Order: sequence, then C-alpha cells, then structure tokens
Amino acid sequence: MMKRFPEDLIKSLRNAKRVAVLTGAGASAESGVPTFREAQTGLWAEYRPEDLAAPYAFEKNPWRVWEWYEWRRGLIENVMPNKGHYALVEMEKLLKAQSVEFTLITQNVDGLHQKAGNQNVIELHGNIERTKCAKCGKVAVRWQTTETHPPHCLQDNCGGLLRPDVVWFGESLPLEALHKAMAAAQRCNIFLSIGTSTLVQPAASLPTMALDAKAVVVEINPNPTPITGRVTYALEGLSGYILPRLVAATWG
Ligand code: BV8
Ligand code: ZN
Repeated sequence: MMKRFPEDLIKSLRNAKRVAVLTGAGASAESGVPTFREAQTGLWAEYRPEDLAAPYAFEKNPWRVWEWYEWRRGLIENVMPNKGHYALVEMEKLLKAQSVEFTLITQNVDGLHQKAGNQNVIELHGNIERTKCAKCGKVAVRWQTTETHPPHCLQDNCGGLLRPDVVWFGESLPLEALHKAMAAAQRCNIFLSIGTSTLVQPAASLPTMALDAKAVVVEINPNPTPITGRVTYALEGLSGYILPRLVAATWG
C-alpha cells in the first residue's frame, strides 16, 4: 500500500491548470460493483461480458441480454459511492475554487460518480440506468412492464425492442463525449488513470494521448496494466485508499 507520495507529484497537482481523470470499473469495485474482468457470478458465470454486451448477442437473444442488464441494475441500485468517488468530488470542488479545469471521464455505466456528487461527468460508454429503443433510438422511453422481456417501445406505436443506453462492443462511442474526452487528454497538465485495465479501445488510448502531449500521467491500480511501464507515476493500490490520501496530501 502507498506510504508517501512523491514530492514532484504533489507539486504537479498543486500547479496544474487543467486536470483530467479517467475511471474504469476498478473505481467502483470498493462499492461492491464487480469489475468487468472479474468472473461473473451465479446465473451469469458461464457467460463472458463481451458475449453479452454486443449487438449480435441482443439480436440472437434479446431476452437474455435484457435479463443480464436487469441483474446488473439490481446490483447497482443499492450500492453507494466509495471513498475514492468522494475524493474525486472533493478534488473537483477544490480545483473549481481555484479556477482549475477539471474533467472527469468514465468508462463506467453505474452512475456512481454522479451519485457521489461530481458535476460534469463524461460517460464514454453510456449509463445502465437509461434505456433506449433499439429501433427508433429514443432514450428513456416509457414502456409497459410486461412479463415478457425486453419490453417494447411505446413511442408513436414504434414497437421496437428496448435496450440499455450503453455502448456495446462493436458500437461507436457517443461522438461528443469522445471528442470532449480526447480534447481533455490532449490539453491537460496532469491525467489520472484510475481503476482501468486499459484494454478497451478507444478509451484505453486516452492516457497515452496525455503522455504524448507531455502531461504528467498517474495510474492508480493494484495491478499492472499495458501502460504501467510508461506512466509518470504508477501508484499501486486501491483507489478508495489512495485517492483520499492524495487529495489530503495535495490540498490538505
Ligand atoms: C468502438 C458498456 C468503433 C457496456 C463497455 C482496437 C483494437 C482492438 C479492439 C478494438 C479496437 N477498437 C475497437 C475495438 C473493439 C472493442 C475493444 O476495445 N475490445 C477490447 C476487448 C480489445 N472496442 C469497441 O468495440 C468499442 N467501440 O471502438 O467503436 C467501432 C465501431 C464498429 C466496429 C468496430 C469498432 C466499444 C467499447 C465499449 C464497450 N462497452 N461497457 C456494459 O457495461 O455492459 S466496455 C466495459 O469494459 C466497461 O465499460 C469498461 O470500459 C470495460 C472494462 O474495462 P475496465 O473499466 O478497465 O474494467 P476491467 O474490469 O477491465 O478492469 C478493472 C481494473 O480495475 C483492473 O485493472 C483492476 O486491477 C482494477 N481495480 C480493481 N479494483 C480496484 C482497481 N483499481 C483501483 N482500485 C480498486 N479498488
Ligand atoms: Zn422506438
């Protein structure tokens, strides 16, 4: 576990004019939300997430995919943000007070950053709480709860199947969110990459974009990732442990 932080890291954070943060499933792990790479449990143990979070899986078996998301929504609705989430809320407040630009980009679809109190969160992969119609594309459409799944869209008798408003493998990311995230990675002075295996593209390229743009890049993860050898600081440990201590050590 982390003891003290390198002096230069504290200085870079204190002097930064633009801070960007990217979070992955590891940032929600201490809230009890299983990460994407962790083996799935129970009913879903036999499936790989990549084989459910994909358009062909929904076409092949919409019921199974809908049920998987209902199961995940059930996991998420009762969990609370963890200390790492709240440290990022604190960081945003402190930086805003000093008119420092703070951009929080997340790959997570659990809405925990918003639940913790972060204001402008860039959701690269959508949000599992939102539902959209696979046919007309309308988001958060109303539906009749029926015993058959997935429910059908009621918009102007569209009748399309409903699906979660998340980005599946093989689907493009929301362009505005992706462009804002890339701009933040290329302009920031310091980039924190927190709780991500840095495997899923194009989100996984953001820390490298920051590095190429000569930003200080900090990785917070208990395990190594493909960029651990390249980042400026690799802080080995849990985000719920490291982030509150980093905020206290920097802005004490
Ligand atoms: C696209 C929403 C264009 C759904 C998700 C280039 C090269 C190779 C492949 C591709 C490529 N470009 C595109 C691809 C294909 C694919 C891809 O990247 N595949 C990977 C597997 C190689 N990408 C796409 O399909 C993307 N679309 O590029 O569009 C396009 C268009 C048409 C045709 C082709 C391309 C779409 C990707 C988005 C997929 N949707 N989620 C849902 O959730 O149901 S991705 C999903 O997986 C998550 O959202 C998340 O982003 C990702 C998992 O990554 P992590 O968040 O990092 O989580 P993971 O479990 O992997 O790791 C957790 C980490 O936390 C670990 O490192 C662990 O050590 C750490 N940790 C654990 N506990 C803690 C902790 N850290 C800190 N504290 C702790 N306590
Ligand atoms: Zn519709």
